[in-house]
Amino acid sequence: MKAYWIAALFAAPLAHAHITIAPASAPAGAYQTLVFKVGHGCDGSATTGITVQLPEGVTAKPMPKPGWTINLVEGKLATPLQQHGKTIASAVREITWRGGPLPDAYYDEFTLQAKLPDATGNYVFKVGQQCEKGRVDWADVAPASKTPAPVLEVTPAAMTMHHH
Ligand SMILES: [Cu+2]
Repeated sequence: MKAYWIAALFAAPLAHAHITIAPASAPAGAYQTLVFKVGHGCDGSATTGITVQLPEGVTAKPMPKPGWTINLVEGKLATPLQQHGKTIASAVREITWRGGPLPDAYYDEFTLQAKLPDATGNYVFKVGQQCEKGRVDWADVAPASKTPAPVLEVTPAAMTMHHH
């Protein structure tokens, strides 16, 4: 019986669903739909904004969302990217949806289409959650944190590549 108690204790933080990314892993170089899932507000307060920071090497376009306006912040890339045979020196680095409010009792999703880098590894998407009262920064890399940043694992590309 003791083992069940321990399992339940460890499972609890996962059930309490923060802001998470889906899927958790995707192939290098892919055009990948990424969904940011908002499980609750800021300590009970309704969500009025979500800001996603794109990690280095990742470019993305947001999917419009009824009831929410989008703001894009462009910036210089530390390392220029090759896309569609062109060199890209700057790109959108930050995407913000403002609207709602999304009550704490409800759940919603914010979607973007990302072009993933060719380099495999873990890519951290820092997310800022603005609420009617207060805000939460999902920006910690340590998984044990109370406010972990969503992380996407970029895995080796499949043999058959989809060319956009
Ligand atoms: Cu949570």
